[in-house]
Amino acid sequence: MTTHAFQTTKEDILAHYKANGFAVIPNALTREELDYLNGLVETSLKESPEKWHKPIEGAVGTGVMLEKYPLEMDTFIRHPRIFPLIQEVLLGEARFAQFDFRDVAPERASSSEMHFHRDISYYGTIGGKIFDPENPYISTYACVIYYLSDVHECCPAFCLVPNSHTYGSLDEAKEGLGDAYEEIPIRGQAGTAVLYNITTYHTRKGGREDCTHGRRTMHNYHSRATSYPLTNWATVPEVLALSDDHDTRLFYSQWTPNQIKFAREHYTKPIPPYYPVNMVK
Ligand SMILES: O=C(O)CCC(=O)C(=O)O
Ligand SMILES: [Fe+2]
Repeated sequence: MTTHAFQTTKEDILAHYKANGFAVIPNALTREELDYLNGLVETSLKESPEKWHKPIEGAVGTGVMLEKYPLEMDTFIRHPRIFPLIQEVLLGEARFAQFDFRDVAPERASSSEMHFHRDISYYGTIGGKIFDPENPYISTYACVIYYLSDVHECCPAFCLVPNSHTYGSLDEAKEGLGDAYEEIPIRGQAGTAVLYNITTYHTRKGGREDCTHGRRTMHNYHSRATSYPLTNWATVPEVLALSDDHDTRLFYSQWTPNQIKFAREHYTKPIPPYYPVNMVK
């Protein structure tokens, strides 16, 4: 099923990430965790399809789970096995950035191909480093994509170009990397996690015409204390952003204009004065 190596120990994961800009971690989620998450997704797709955006490059998606199940989703966002690795590659400065689920239906598998890109949002285009040469792990942001379904040869697959973060375009990466240029599609069982520096060029390879599986994923982006916020759409529920627990409050503290509006409109507790709620329209 695989065309690439998996990294299993903390040392291997971090060494591979350092050298390539990503690591592939098998069995990051247990069968129970997968059953729980797939159950939530199936119920939501059936009962609240309006909470899912229309297919974009073959995938429907939603950010609704964090709002609906904040404490439960927090245990995945700061997963006991994966979050320490995220902290390591973000120099202990990890901040919540984005969390969503995507589903490619079997009939859309072959039309779900994306273009190679880096995950640089609006904020990444107005300033700030998109990668950090002083971080041995490169990253100013890191993302984990968890496969919630088995990804076979025929299925849509996340695919990366190792060590491509310094190049301004894929063509430049091809030229600069020369013989080292490789596109690595990631295949593996449900529960596999791909931890990657979001400036590493990547794409979703489309599935084959005869794919009967499609693909389901959970995407979890992390910023750093010293980075800009990643997006201006993700919002955080009050129970996390204004938690009594210091570490939780700190982790969910990278507020955007949209988050400020969300807090002003929905939170019940007073918003601390260090968030400039009245300065945002
Ligand atoms: O779904 C995938 O495999 C990749 C998704 C992606 O790269 C993105 O949404 O930016
Ligand atoms: Fe991407």
